[in-house]
Amino acid sequence: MESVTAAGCEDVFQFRISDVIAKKRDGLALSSQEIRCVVKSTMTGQVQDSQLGALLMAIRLRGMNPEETMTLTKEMVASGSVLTWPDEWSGWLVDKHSTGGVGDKISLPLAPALAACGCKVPMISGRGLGHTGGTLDKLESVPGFSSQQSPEQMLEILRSVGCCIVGQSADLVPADKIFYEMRDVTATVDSLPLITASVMSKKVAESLSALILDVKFGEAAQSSTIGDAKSLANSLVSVGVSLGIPTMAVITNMDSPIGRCVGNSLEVIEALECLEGTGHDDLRELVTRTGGYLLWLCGQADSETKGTEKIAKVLGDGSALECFRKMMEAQGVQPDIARSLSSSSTFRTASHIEELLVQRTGTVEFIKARPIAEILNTLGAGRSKATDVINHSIGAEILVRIGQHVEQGSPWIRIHYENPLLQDKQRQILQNALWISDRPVFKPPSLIRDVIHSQGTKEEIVPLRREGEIN
Ligand code: IUR
Repeated sequence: MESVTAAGCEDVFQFRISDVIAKKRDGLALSSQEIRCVVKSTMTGQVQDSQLGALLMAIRLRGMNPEETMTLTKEMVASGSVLTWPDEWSGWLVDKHSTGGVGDKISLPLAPALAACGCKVPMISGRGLGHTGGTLDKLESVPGFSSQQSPEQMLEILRSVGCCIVGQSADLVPADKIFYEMRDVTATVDSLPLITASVMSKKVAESLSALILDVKFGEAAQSSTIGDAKSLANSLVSVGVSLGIPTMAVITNMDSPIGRCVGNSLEVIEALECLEGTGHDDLRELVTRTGGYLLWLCGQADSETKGTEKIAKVLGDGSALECFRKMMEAQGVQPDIARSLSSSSTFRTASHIEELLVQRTGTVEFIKARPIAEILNTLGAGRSKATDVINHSIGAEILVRIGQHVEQGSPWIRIHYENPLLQDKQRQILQNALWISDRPVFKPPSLIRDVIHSQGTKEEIVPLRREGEIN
């Protein structure tokens, strides 16, 4: 790790945080110096909580232009250390970030699949909060798995395996922790420039060769409309490219759960199916295509299609699964457990397993992810606050697919729970999550509804929405 220090601001000009708050309150753009001083003085404790809260609210209401957002991101990176890698890895360092969803286990097969293609994947992931799940929670359902790895350990795992999936260390973008905690209590989480700077500062600190963002929209996503998701994607992609990382985004639908399982250990089991070359086609498509785009973006495939084929190959020939097992071992899982992950004895199972039945014959039109996730969370699968303890065995298997004809009385969802028990009111909410139509229903061919590229140089950013990807 190399310490990156922002240039001092005390000697540059008289900086008064109240002037900066007033400027943003009045809708003016902040200068680079002002943004640098805000971050620096926040880090040194010279900004009062009330002042930081007021500034964040002014940014939330007035926004930031692309230049300000890029500068904020850069200064947040400079608040801590950045990861550094051997020169020969240049062009091979890749990562993916998702804005969060239900049943989103894409990172689990994707990181080892990319490693099996020769990439280095220093994936820094998060935990679940609210109705969306977190990659680290899923992996921690494997006995012995440790998400806490030092930069030196990450380097070693990337050398020997090619990928690791870890939690954020305290010295990587410490300003983000301060800003995020303040956003959380000042109703300023949903600010486009603040989300952009938060997400991208952590990715920039990974020193990547290429990055793909999975920006989700829909009932169970942070962005409810495709328009909001595209605005966020454009902002993220623009900052990535302006800071020198080839970046693109896929805009994916998040109305129904991804794949067939929701809940931590069940999702790992489903990810293993994908790593074995089988499993749900939605999951497989997202893994192969995001991986394919990344291989193309970092120059290791001639086209997205060639990249997608490479990922499909390593899922089919067992090499991605082998990387996953090696990553598990490198991150603390006993070799015998890592070798037999898909066997039923690896994961603790919940004491109660109950199937709910289809209430009328017809075609599955919609499976609403959000109520399913919310019920599972109250049963212990997720957190409503960061300190909640989760039960990895709680979850659901969805037994039907959109477009499928179903008969009244056949099972459609299998709920795994133990304590607290499933209540009748919750059974009813779950039943309402399944919509049955009398007419034929055609499932859209892909969850990817658009792709955001960015053309241009480091200075000149022209986000380009690629047509023809919408289905
Ligand atoms: N994830 C982040 O890393 N930062 C944010 O601001 C949000 C999600 I919202």
